[in-house]
Amino acid sequence: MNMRYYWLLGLLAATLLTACKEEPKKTPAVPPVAKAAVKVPDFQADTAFAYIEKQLAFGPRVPGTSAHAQCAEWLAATFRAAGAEVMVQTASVTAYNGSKLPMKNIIASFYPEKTKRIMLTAHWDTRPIADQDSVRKNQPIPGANDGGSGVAILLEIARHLGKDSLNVGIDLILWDVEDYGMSEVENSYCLGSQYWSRNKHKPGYQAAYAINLDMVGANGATFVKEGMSMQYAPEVVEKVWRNAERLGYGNLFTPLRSDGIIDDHVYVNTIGGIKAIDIIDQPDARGFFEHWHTHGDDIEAISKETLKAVGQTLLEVVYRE
Ligand code: AHN
Ligand code: ZN
Repeated sequence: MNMRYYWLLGLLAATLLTACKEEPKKTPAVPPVAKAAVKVPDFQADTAFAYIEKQLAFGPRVPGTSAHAQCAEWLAATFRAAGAEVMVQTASVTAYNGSKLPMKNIIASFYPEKTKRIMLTAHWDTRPIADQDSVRKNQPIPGANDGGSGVAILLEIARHLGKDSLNVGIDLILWDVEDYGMSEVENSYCLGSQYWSRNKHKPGYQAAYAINLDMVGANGATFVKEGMSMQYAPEVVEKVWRNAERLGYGNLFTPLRSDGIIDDHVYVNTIGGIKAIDIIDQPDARGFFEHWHTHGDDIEAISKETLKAVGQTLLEVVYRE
């Protein structure tokens, strides 16, 4: 470099240093809160609880059964009644055991004209077997928490979205055929989200981020910063946890970190190319909730306090965008 430019470099460095000194980075004790565009509504845990009871009344929502088909109709109708534009993505998917299953991903869009979009997702099917139980292992589980809880929270959120106007568009997606897998067979879980990630409901669809709910209604739930979520979308995890903490739900949304698990959010990240996290109950940051894949996953395992904590946190996150 020509020598006469060195003074210029020096000047530049000095200016930058001064600029840094003049504006010291303040670290406020409380994270700044963005001004809410609209008043954040009150999540009704009673309504969400009733939505779980309603799902249970259909019987286990095992793909291919009439309970599954009937529940799909009710879910789509309930979203439509809330004011959503509803699309049911159907396909035949093949399970690890060769069974051909009628998959129905249920997609409810609010403010479809908005380009910036956020996805809130959960699986709505339930497991055909109770393999973690000691009795009736070949019978299907009720799926109050594993399946029912995430759906119920999204239905209650939909009720509010239909009444208010947000700065972002919201897509609520209920994944099908999530729980027809076997841990020994790679990619055998989450067939609905894998299908959607390869065949989005709108060509070129994108979202700023996605939040998946899985087992979000149990009494005494512990939500941890799950490994895959932290790998792919740590800023989304922190945003959700920050909002939960501010609302006083830091006891459920713990700072514990778990190893990664394979769930619907993984495929949304890896195949769908959308930043996605999982809110999932992992006591002590390992394993799943007490009644996981047993007949005990019934209404008695559900807590309105847990539903409220998750539902209100999600409303805060999306209404403050
Ligand atoms: C595995 O067991 C590999 N993933 C958990 C996915 C799941 C099943 N979530 C609910 N049920
Ligand atoms: Zn399951």
